[in-house]
Amino acid sequence: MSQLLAGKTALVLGVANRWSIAYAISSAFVREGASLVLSYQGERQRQTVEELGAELKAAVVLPCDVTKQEELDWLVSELKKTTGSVDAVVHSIAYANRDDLSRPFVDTSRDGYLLAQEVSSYSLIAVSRAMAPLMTHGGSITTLTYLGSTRVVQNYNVMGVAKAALEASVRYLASDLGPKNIRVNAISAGPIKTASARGVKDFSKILDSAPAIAPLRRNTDPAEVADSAVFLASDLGRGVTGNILFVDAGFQIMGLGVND
Ligand code: 1JT
Repeated sequence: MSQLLAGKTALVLGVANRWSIAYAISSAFVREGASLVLSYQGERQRQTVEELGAELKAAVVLPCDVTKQEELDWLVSELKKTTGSVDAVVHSIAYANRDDLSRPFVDTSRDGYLLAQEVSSYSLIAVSRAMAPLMTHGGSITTLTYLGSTRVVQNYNVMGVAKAALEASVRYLASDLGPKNIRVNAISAGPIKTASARGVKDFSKILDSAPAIAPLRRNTDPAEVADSAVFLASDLGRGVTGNILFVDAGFQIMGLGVND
């Protein structure tokens, strides 16, 4: 009955729609008693995220394009005025050009590479630097990653390289911010059918083949990613930092995709 995030304020970046992993996390955070702040990218997302925010009884819904430093600075100044200190941040943001996720990796363009790194990896550093001064009682920063960071997953390509940089950033940020009692971790989720994933070539093939390999013999539910995010943001996670927590039905431990 006792709520794991009672009295905590959480900022969730990356809700695009009801199927977003960030939405499942937001919903679990509210269930656990957190005061919720949502941010969205650009005017096009505004109405959707404001509606979802109202449904979730979010305290505030604010625009923030994490590739623009002035928008991050503005977000911080708004938070100072509204919620004050922040205890938990969830970074659930990634982008790559569609054609970089379908052509051979060797053909990755310079611009496409830099774009994926900027949006999907550098943004965690920028968000952490902006938010750390608001995390006055310590806190938790959690990002989302995928196994394509350390293993070759066909078509994940430039996103895999961005996620590798993101995971390394988690470790360096954890080291920097640890003395302020700010923990930094990533959840490596199994494949989930979100709007981003839907557009990727052969994504359904990956989704259909995973259950035969994964120890739990099924795919990953966004709600179980969300519950692990609750754990990391809560005091139960107080000893965990710099970690990559796999929430993938066990998929990543398997050597060969052959069972039985
Ligand atoms: C982006 C996209 C980041 C899809 C993503 C992502 N992180 C995970 N996915 C889902 C996914 C999973 C697998 C895959 C491809 C995509 C698309 C837009 C850019 C950011 O394999 C090919 C397994």
